[in-house]
Amino acid sequence: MTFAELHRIYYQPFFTLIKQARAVHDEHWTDGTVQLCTLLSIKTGGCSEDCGYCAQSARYTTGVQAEKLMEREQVMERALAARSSGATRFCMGAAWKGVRKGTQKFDQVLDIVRDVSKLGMEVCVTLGELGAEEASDLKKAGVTAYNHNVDTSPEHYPNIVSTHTFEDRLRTIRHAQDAGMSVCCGGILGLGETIDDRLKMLEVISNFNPQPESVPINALMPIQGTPMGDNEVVDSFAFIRMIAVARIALPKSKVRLSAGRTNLSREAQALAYFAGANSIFYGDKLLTAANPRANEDMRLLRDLGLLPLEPNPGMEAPGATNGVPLSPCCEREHACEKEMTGACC
Ligand code: SAM
Ligand code: DTB
Ligand code: SF4
Repeated sequence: MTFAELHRIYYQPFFTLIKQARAVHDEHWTDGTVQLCTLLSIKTGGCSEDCGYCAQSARYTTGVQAEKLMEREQVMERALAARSSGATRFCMGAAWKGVRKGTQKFDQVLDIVRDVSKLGMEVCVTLGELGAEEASDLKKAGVTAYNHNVDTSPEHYPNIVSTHTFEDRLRTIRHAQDAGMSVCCGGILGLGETIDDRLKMLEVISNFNPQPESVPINALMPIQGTPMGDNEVVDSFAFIRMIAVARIALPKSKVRLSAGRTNLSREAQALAYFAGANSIFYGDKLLTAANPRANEDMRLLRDLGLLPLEPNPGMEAPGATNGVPLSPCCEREHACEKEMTGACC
C-alpha cells in the first residue's frame, strides 16, 4: 500500500476505521482464534547496539545484567513449560548485533533450535543481523519464523539507532525470506515519531513480497536509563488505530499485540482484537520486561469468546506474488480466499 492510501485510511473517523478493519479481518480470519507466542531471552543484555529504547544495550545503565547464552537443557525446560501453558509458538531472543557462521555461539543456537523444533511448536528466533548462510542454517535447523523489526520509518530510524541502519534491517529480512523462513516484522510506537512515521513504517512492511507472516506492534515500555526512559506512554486509541490500519494493509498477516500490553486495559485489548489483532506474546515476561499474566489473558479470551490457535508445526513461509494476484475463478485482480476451495464468486 502507498503512504497516501494508508494516510487516508488512518484518518477516517475511529469507528469507520474499526468497521473497515473488522470487515477485512472477517474476510480473511474466520475462526476467532488468537495465536499464543511465548518469548524467552536466551542471551540477555550486554548488546553492542545502541537502540535508544532497549533495556539490553550495553550503552545504558538499566538494571539488566548481561548474561551468557543459556544452556540447551534450560531452554528446553522453558519451551516445554510454554507448550504446557498453551503456547504454539516459542520465540527465542538474543541481545546481539547478529550471528556469524562458524562461531561457537551460532553452533550452540543451532543445537537449541534443533531440540526445540522437536516439540511441535512453531520456532521463532530473533538474533539480530543474518547473512544468507546463517539464514539457511537456521532454516535447516528447524526455525519456522525469523523476527526482525523495522521498528519505525526509514527517516526516523537514525534518530533511534546509530550502530546499524534501516537498510541493514531490510537486508537481514531479505536473507530470512530467501532462506524460506517466515518473517515476523513490525515496529514500536512511542519512539518520538510522528503519525506519518508510523504510516511510512507500515508502507515499507506492507510492500514486502511476500508480506510478513506476522506483524508485531509494540508500544514502547519506557526503560529508565535509556534515552527514551521518560517518553510518554502511547495513547490506546492511537495504538488501536495502528492495529486497524495494519489489519487492512496486511490482510493475511497475523497482527500481534506485543510489548506494552500491561498499559492497555482489558477493554482496550478487546477493541484491539476486534480491530484485527489475532496474536499475542503470552506469558508473564517478554524478554526482560513484564507482560500480562497468562491466566489474565486466558480469562480475557474466554470472556470475548476467542480461542487459542491450535499448533501448526508444519508451517510453510508465505510465497511471493507477482503484483496483484489474479484470481483463477473470476480472473479479476484480487486475492480470492475461495480460489482454494473452487467455490469462487
Ligand atoms: N536483538 C534483536 C533485534 O534487535 O532484532 C532482537 C531483540 S529486540 C529486543 C526485538 C524487538 O523488541 C525490537 O525490535 C523492538 O521492536 C522490541 N522492543 C525492545 N525493547 C522494547 C521496549 N522497551 N518497548 C517496546 N518494544 C521493545
Ligand atoms: C517483538 O516485536 N517484541 C518482542 C519480540 N519481538 C522479540 C520483544 C519485546 C521486548 C520488550 C522489552 C523487553 O522485554 O525487554
Ligand atoms: Fe536491544 Fe536488539 Fe538493539 Fe541489541 S540490537 S540493543 S538487543 S534491540
